[in-house]
Amino acid sequence: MTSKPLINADRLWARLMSLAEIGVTPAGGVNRQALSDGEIAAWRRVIGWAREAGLTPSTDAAGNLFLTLAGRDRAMAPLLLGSHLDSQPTGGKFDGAAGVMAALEAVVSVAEQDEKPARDVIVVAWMNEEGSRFAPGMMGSEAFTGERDMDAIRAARDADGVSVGEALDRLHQAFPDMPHRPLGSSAGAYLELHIEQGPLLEAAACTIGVVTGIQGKKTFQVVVEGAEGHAGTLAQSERRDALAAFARMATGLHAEIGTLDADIKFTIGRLFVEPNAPSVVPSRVSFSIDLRHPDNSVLDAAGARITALCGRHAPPCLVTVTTLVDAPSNAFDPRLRELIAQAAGDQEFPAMDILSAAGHDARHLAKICPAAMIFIPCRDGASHVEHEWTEPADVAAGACVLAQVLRELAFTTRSFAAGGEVGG
Ligand code: HGY
Ligand code: MN
Ligand code: MN
Repeated sequence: MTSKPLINADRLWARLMSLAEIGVTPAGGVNRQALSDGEIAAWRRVIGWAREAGLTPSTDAAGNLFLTLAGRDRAMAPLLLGSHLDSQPTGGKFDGAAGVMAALEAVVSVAEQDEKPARDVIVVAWMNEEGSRFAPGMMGSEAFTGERDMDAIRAARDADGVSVGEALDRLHQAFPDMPHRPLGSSAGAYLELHIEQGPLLEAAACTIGVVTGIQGKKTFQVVVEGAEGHAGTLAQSERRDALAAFARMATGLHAEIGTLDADIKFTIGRLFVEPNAPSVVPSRVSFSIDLRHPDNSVLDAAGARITALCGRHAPPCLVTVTTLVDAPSNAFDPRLRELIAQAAGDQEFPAMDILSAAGHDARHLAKICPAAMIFIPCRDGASHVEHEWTEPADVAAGACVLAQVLRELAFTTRSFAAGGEVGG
């Protein structure tokens, strides 16, 4: 392990707090949604810090941000590390941002010590991880790995009717001189630091989570079609009330799917009602379903019941169920996990293996290269809330573990190909 400081912890925390000012909410959270003015402002600030250390910015058609420290052999598959800069509308200071800033701090610390890695090392901020403004989430990493087509991504629209395509064009116009990388350029390995967004590390008094994998997730969009009518004159027996049908579906879904077992996570988080007028019988309702489980067979069986259940409660309305995301539980690369555990041990941070209950871009990178995640605790396990918090010492510890693994991987000429040796 290098005798030089792995990171500058004070600078990391100061920059994280500076980033949290962009999109700050009255309650002290962050609302910095994908491709918004806030995210553009965050790009400017992060790019400024990266340039100071000699990293070069670039982007791609999907609006991912890449900050590259050039290596000796530019032809070698690069090491990628990062997370996302977009947030939920009532998000916190650390979800995503902690991972991008810890990655930047680890790479800047290498650059400042005039060490030239064997291969390019690239800090990444993935576009639209959260899926709050534009559904589904993780558009940037899925475009990068070839799992989601750019035409489909550009066609998605937010609640105001703005398309991802229009927002991407606006982002790229804000950085007219920034080079574009081909979509899906190579990746040798990927690392992501993230707050746990759950209570397990804090309860076990562990500083570092060695993430074994991410639980499976399916998301759906459900549209219920009825007919408008006058609330005062249309007889109940004549009505095709889309909101009443939704209420039957929601009750049935929570009763049948939400109670399947102790590990199922079932959420209806978004509901649109049209025409959404107090004296008009609702003619159209669309709502989201977010379904998660660590066991793929349970998840698949639960997901398969949703269409039939909605159909049962639909009449006299019509219902359409569309699958947006179908992501099975995965396992991260055991060699990278071993490097993370070793780094935590070397630096004497209490660590434990942990399955991620929250989704992350690393799920997609793991399909194209060895990938792994480092978790740090968050207070009361709370996230996707404005009072999300983690301690400066935990951010620094996670960044130090990331920095040590980065150095193991960035300076080796070994391939990271599956099965081979990495690091050292
Ligand atoms: O929803 C998730 O799991 C992630 O935090 N966006
Ligand atoms: Mn996140
Ligand atoms: Mn999130």
